[in-house]
Amino acid sequence: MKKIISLAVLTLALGPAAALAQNAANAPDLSQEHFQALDLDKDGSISLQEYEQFMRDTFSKLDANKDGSLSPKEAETILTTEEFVIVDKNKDGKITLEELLEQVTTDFKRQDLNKDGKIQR
Ligand SMILES: [Ca+2]
Ligand SMILES: [Ca+2]
Ligand SMILES: [Ca+2]
Repeated sequence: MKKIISLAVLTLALGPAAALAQNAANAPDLSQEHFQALDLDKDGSISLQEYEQFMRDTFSKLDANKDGSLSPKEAETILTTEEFVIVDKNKDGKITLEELLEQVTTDFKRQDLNKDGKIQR
């Protein structure tokens, strides 16, 4: 349950090299690259809104058949089978945008150490 799926999602945008580096370092923190990808308005911090926006974009990119949910196959590039089960809260074998955003919000709050609604570098 400690896994932060956002890092897996980010590998989509940043490519497999970033993913490998991330795994090698085994660091839960956002790298500078990740940070810049998420900080859409470039104000030096990541708001929950920016975080969610990124995940919405990712979701629509992954939803190949546009049925509004991700099958295990559609999500396989960002989630392991284990992670898929965790995010699929109602266990219907599909991940909806709502389920993804719920997970994203949880991840965000865990990273927002001073609880000001933003993640600073
Ligand atoms: Ca920002
Ligand atoms: Ca789909
Ligand atoms: Ca579901």
